Amino acid sequence: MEKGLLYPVTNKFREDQKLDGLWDFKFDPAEQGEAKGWTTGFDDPIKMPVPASFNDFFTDKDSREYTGDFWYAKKFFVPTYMDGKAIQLRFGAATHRATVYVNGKEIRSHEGGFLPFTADISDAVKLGKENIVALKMNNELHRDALPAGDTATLKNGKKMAKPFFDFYNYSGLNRSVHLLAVPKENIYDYSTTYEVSDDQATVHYSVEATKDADVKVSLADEDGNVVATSEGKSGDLVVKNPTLWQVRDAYLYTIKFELIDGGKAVDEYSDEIGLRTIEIKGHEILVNHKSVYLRGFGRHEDSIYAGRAFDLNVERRDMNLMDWIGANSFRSSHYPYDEQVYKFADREGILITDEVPAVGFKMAAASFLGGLDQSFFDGDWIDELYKKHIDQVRDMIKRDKNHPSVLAWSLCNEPDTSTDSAVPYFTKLFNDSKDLDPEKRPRTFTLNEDDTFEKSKCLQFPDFYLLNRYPGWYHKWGYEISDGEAGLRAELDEWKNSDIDKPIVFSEYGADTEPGLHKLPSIMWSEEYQIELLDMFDRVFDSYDFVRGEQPWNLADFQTVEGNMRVNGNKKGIFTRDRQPKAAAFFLKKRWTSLPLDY
Ligand code: GCB
Repeated sequence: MEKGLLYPVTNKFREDQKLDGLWDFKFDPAEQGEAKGWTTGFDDPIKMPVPASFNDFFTDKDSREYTGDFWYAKKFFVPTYMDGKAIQLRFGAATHRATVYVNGKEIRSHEGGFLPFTADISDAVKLGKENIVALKMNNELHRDALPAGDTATLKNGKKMAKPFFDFYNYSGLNRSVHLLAVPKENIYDYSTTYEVSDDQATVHYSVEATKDADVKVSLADEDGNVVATSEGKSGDLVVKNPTLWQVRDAYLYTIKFELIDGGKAVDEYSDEIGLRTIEIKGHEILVNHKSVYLRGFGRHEDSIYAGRAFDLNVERRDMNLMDWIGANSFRSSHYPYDEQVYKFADREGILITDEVPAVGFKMAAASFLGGLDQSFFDGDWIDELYKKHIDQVRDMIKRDKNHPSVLAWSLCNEPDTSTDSAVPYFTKLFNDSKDLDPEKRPRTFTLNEDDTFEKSKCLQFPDFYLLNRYPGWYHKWGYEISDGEAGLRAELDEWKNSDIDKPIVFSEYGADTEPGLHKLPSIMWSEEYQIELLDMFDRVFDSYDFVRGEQPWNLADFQTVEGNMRVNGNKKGIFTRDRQPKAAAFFLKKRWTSLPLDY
């Protein structure tokens, strides 16, 4: 678990320099990097952009599919004015594990390719001189790691990733690297919770600092006017006649903390927050005490050339597409996204179901990969996996808890909840995570097609349900779709007749669609069929008042493993991989822009 995961800022006490650009890169299939002295750099490097996944730059398959150890290195200058500060390197994401060396000295290791970590390098750097950072990384998949999969060794000795999920195992330094200088005595975390009414909002805050010093707090509106102040490590900020953060009508205040030692400010941290509450009452999802019907998408961080790298340009386009189509939400399937995505969503008034990279927890999943006939939660890898799982839940919540856009936490995608062995695992997971979020946002996981109302043994855990359902595509497809609709209705009738009164959001449904393929009457893969399938689901959603959201799979086509069920990727996108609309986009736009918010 990381101590603090505050987003880097530059202010009068702190300095944030990005080390993005070209890094040195080398594969290390023989695992001899350390022995060969690569901790201080290496000869004959490949020049590799950061942030980026290395895979799609290569033109040969062995490099693109490379699985195993690989190295990154970069020289960087540490200015003398950083003297006296804690000097850190912050990695936004290193897929999936990394060991950091600075000037040959081992600093720390980290596992988990979708969350940031910070290395304190104060004792390893030379001030006023050039230094070198080297990272030994590894992108293998294992059953006791997140996301789950296997690593096979082919007869030719090469390793190959065998994910228990379909998205491509894009690897590398996928997010920015920052060189930071922060005061030795510093603020390293803060939290807020809210109470709102029409004429008043109260922000309850608490601050974590390295020293038991005084704290001054202020809150300013978007014009920079200070609207409330307070003192102390925890307290309240009361705002009269507040402008609330509303879905698709965001308003952000700036909260500023100053750490005061001996009457003098020694550190400062500011951030944008939104005044709003989130609650689940019966089968309603409430924001500021008002019901919200979710419409939006499951997504991926995925684009051409740089794979899973965070790309501000792609994100800008995706946000515009979501605005154009009338979306108000998305799920960060199947891992926490770059922090800038959450900042965008805060600004745009979009709600996020934030998902930890717990995916592939089902052996029969993705049968096109050759599903294994075994219960996932009976495996001997479970104890080790759990430690990593809860660790990443902790870091995700720590990192993202202050974003007004975060609506809920998804603790897993499609685990195998149909066996008894899943019950102790989720009992522990839900218990151990219950106090992590000061706002106590709803927690959930997605339920796979097989985990029906009848079969799942874990329906007691989620605060609301996320259903991934594929009638019309993986079963009851084509002309049989009417049976698919009947099956879906039969399942929802079971929920309706039960004593469970919680919201259900459809977090996945869809049809692979080749853009430009038209057919009358429709046929699977055609643009017409995708619309017919969405229309069928909409009819069903409109018949059940406890269905409180629809998030078709996926915003855009994305890259997957190769297989006989995928034609160059997953084509269930409503938009193409280069973010142009399929016909279904116009269909959804019509529906979503006319549905009232509280539909
Ligand atoms: C699912 C998974 C998602 C896949 C999708 C599909 O249930 O959660 O990661 O991409 O199905 O299209 O098969």
